[in-house]
Amino acid sequence: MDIQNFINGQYVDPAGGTWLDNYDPSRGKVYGRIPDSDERDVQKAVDAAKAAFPIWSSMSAQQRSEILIKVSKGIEARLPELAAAESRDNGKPLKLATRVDIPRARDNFAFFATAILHDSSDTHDMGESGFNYTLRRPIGVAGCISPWNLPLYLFTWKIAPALASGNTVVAKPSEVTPVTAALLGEICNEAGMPAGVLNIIHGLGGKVGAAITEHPEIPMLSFTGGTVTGQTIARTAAPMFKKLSLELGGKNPNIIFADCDFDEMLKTTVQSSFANQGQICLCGSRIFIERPIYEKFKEAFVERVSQLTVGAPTDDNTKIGALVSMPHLEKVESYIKLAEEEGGTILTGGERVQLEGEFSEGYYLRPTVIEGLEYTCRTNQEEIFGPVVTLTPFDTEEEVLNMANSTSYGLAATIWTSDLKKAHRVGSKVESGIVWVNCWLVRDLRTPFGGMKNSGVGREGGFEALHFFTETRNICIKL
Ligand code: TXE
Repeated sequence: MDIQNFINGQYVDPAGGTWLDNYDPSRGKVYGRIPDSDERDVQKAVDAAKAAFPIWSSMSAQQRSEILIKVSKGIEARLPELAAAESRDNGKPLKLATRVDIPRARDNFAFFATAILHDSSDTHDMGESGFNYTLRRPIGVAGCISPWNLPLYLFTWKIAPALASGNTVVAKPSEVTPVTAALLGEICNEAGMPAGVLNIIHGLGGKVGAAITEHPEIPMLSFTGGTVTGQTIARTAAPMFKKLSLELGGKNPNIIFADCDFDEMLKTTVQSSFANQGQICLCGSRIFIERPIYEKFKEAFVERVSQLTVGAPTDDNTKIGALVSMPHLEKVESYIKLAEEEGGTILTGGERVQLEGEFSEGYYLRPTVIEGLEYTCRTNQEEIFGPVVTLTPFDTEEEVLNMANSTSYGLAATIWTSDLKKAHRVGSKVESGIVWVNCWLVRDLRTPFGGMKNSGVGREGGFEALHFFTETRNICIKL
């Protein structure tokens, strides 16, 4: 299954004529090729996006909205096909792609297609001497670069607001999971989106992603991925004064107080630890448990985790699918080894799983729970991004906040307590951009989404995303 770049409404081969292998992680085998694009392909995409900008930006919000709603409906119409493609490309259970990834991609388009019908801007009335109005206008060609963990979900989370606000787009999905992004091109054509409004370039981050980052005619960049890559992008973009939205890594605390609703907490904590094989930047990888219930939690949690079915993504009973690639599996395994070296005890998991038949060479790892580590050790400070969590007891609010806030990250946190005052107090002190109390991954797309510290810069979601992709002018008129 070979895929091509999507430029000016057409599927085309890479300028350099070279290709990269695309792996099926559940089978551990190459199953297609993707363009090994370079700056020439990016230039063609920028030319197309620039040519399309006058048409697209001069449309009314209503006209753009109608086309983006059709894209949303197009995703819905092809949901089974897109979910199967996503699961095959990423290794995640088909059920997860069907229930979460693709519906969210559909909703991303629907949300921003309607947000632009309700957005407004300000006036500041100076009475006799005049008044000001705030004008928000699309800027031009937006660069959108996205990761492999939630491929279409995060790809569209950037593209939809960029397009809705009237910009045209040059987008690069991860080279590890390119297929659903490639299919989006057809859906946009079928929705009547003018050629060149959305351009999709495939290839290596250091080549194609860098070319997008460096391009002088791409004045704004929205990136989701690793913190190290975010630093590389920022180093290039900052002196060019590009607008930057960076959604980076996390090492999220899951803080469990003894007064929580234990059963509700336990059920959700299995999810927040291992959903998508733990490959979600919002997963709670550091679990802090108030000491009176530490043993009770440990026993119940380990029992549940050890029962999770590690299997082929197409199997309905699978809870844990394949990790996205062999290099990533090896990276996660290296952290399990490090945890033992740092004095940790593996309570369950830690080893690979070999399935039968066609899946026998897939990248499978048993979900892993580790206790007995210092909160300051590398295992507890660095992002692992796999099905690995650590357990740490605590005695006081002050102690757990100190441990929770001890990493360089600040993306998401989960707090379990039945004490409302405690929830507000701890929620306002934990250094995370996103805080869930007695729940996890409950999402309202109007809310500001993003992290602090090394988890990124800026916020996505709601009108924040539309304002990121527009330039603001204040016009003051003397009466
Ligand atoms: O991200 P990368 P990857 C974390 C997680 C993971 C690590 C690396 O720890 O192990 O990041 O994952 C493109 N200039 N997260 O490899 O490398 C790349 O091609 C421009 C958290 O996915 O950052 C891809 O399209 N672009 C994250 C995208 O950047 C470059 C989710 C992400 O790749 C580039 C995924 C460059 N120099 C991983 N180098 C989250 N916050 O959700 C790479 N890219």
